[in-house]
Amino acid sequence: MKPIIVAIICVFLVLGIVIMQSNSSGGDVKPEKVKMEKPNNAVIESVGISGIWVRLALLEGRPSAAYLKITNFNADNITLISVTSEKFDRIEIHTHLMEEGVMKMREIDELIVKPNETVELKPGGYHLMLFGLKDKLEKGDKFPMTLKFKGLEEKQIEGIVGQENLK
Ligand SMILES: [Cu+2]
Repeated sequence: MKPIIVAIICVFLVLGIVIMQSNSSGGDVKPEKVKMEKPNNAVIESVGISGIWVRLALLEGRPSAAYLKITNFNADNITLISVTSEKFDRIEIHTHLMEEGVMKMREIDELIVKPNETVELKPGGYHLMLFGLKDKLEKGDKFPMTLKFKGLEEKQIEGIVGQENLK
């Protein structure tokens, strides 16, 4: 048994020297930040969507609006870049801005949610604008919507038509 133990100790010693040498040769290299890469599925699971409701336009041909809360449970920013639904021709991400004392809606290319923060899309603030309703929707109706976040898998949500309608 003894020679085997000695052999094992020798192997560890050699390994130890090799490791020490590689460490000392790379001693001038600054340690890099190790970023944990999660599979896309894991990331999208940590995006929380709640409080979804859709305010239908009262007049035909006018856009409807959708509101929801997006919570980011990730360590990095998440960026909403597009929303689609088979029920509507086109969905835009909007914000409200003050321009010359007047509140105006503007389309934005992306909506960023910082880590551990919730962005609420609500009347008078960020919202989704739904153009070109393809068929009838009534209060309480549910329909699928797809949220696309930069670098993540698409997230399917269900739009629910709320009680209050747009004037
Ligand atoms: Cu709008």
